[in-house]
Amino acid sequence: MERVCNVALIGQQFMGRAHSNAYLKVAKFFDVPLTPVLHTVAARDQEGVERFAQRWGWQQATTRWREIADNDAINLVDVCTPNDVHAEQSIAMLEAGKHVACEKPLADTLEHARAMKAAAAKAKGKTFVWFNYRRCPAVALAYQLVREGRIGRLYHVRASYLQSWGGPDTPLVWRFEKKRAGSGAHGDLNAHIIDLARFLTGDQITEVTGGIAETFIKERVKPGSKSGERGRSDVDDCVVFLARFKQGAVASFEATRLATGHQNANYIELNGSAGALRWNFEDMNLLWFYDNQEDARTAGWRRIMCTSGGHHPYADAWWPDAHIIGYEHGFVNMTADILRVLGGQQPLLPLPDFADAYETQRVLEAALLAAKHRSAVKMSEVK
Ligand code: SOE
Repeated sequence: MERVCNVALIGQQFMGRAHSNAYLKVAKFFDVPLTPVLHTVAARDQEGVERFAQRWGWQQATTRWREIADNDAINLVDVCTPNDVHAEQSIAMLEAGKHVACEKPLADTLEHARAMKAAAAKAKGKTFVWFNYRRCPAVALAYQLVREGRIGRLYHVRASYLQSWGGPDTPLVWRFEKKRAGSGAHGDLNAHIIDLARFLTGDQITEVTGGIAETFIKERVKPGSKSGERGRSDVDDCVVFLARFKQGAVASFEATRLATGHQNANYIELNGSAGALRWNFEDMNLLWFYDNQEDARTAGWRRIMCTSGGHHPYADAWWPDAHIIGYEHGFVNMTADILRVLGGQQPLLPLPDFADAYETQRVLEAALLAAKHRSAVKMSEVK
């Protein structure tokens, strides 16, 4: 008999679409132990949620997300809402015995993140956080190469996430409101690269040695306002910070939505004694590897197309060599790993849970404190 996982989704915007697509595709491309069933979608707007359900094949639509907790048929709840409600929704679902997959960052505030971590520790259900970039095959290959010792002793982590959509003409959507988002580019983008840095190195940040947070655009037009009414944009537009890892590496992180000329440049580079790795999401199928053991005459950055089944992580599930994959495939790959775990199998690579994402949230907090006080912050001071 086919084993199924009944899924409920809360939220129906950008991530609601990305995740719905992943649930629809995953069992077509991967042999997963459980087949997801798109059981219920919940969102605030009745007409919108019904339209969404019809388009994506969700069996039921509701405007009352709490009903999901009372529905015994639902196994996994996917939280795709703005950051300020992650804690309330995730904790309610964990208390009802559900598994929870929550969008990143874990929460708007460290306090909420801590409550989520505590609820997860007590819960029967498993937790996951959608740090989707871990599951790009090139990133997954970098993870394997680091563990095989191919870069040796790590000296540097250089990470930046540069976007440019947040200029003065962009309206005051929730991502620019502190009470809903918690922070701006920081929680939205630095969260990803902190997660990637922690994931790839397997190391922990011990200190943020300095940071700058800047809000360049302090007012924006309210969405839908015909008269051009403006409101306060009170989150950071960019946060830059420096950090140290436990095993000695030094790191720089930069997130911005005002990097004119860059649209979605999620970049990470690791430099070690034996070699170096670099990856940029805008060329997501490529991993660049520099082998420092090579003859200096022919040494150089090697461009690896990470699409070969049998060799590159997740590539078996997709297309022949160099028939490249895109943004949505990271979510499908992650869904495959979530279903493996829920079906009693191992994920291909470690998945972030609430406890892991809480560590990333602590680093986010430390960077904001460092920027605010213009001083170094030890991670042991951020609880
Ligand atoms: C917007 O900045 C955004 O959609 C983020 O919220 C995502 O997490 C990132 O992957 C792409 O950009």
